[in-house]
Amino acid sequence: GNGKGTIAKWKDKHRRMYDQATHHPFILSIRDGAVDYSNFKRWLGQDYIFVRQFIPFVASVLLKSWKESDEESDMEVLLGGMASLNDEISWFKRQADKWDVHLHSVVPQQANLNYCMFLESLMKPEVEYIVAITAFWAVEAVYQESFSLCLESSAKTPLELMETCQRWGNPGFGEYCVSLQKIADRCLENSTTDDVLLKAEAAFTTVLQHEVSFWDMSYG
Ligand code: HMH
Repeated sequence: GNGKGTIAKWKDKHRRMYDQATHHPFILSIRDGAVDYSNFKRWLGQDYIFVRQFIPFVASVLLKSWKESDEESDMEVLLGGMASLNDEISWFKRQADKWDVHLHSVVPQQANLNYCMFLESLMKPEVEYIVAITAFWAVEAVYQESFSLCLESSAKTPLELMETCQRWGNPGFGEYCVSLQKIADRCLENSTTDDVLLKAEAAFTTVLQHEVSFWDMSYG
């Protein structure tokens, strides 16, 4: 199609919420070099728990793509996402060592549990591929945009946090998010019922709310 895709329109429509998720004070504190390291460590431990729950969610999106997608390249993009999560788990373990965070004694906080429960609700077989892929794109895009801010030339990100910011802010991850956005846009464009569009839009805004609460958690 021509002009703006649905995702870009929704980003405009929900701009305030999108910016709250992508320009959270915690991220801005990393970018400005003023980050409180106990907040960073709290975030690291909670995010490890989140990512472990995120893996079965991504597997469920892969399964929906196999059943419902008309494009076989979707599965390859999702498989790439699974592969990078494999890498990410090892990365979290190395970071936890570096920062002296004991992953096994981290207790998931309520905001984390709420977010994981929401993702689990999207894993049900009756949830449409479009809805799940829209949510998946949103989860990844928030981290990509957030950590990219910390890599801008004017950023004063501390050297010891550069690896974290590069994990999600690197151009390759940016391209991966664009691929996910294209899949979501294609599905949304081909969608024949308003009902599923409303559900996908609601999944997008719900992810944004959970992301804000997740960042808030770093403040303890
Ligand atoms: C809370 N959102 C949260 N954690 C992550 N690791 C990502 C998004 C990106 O995968």
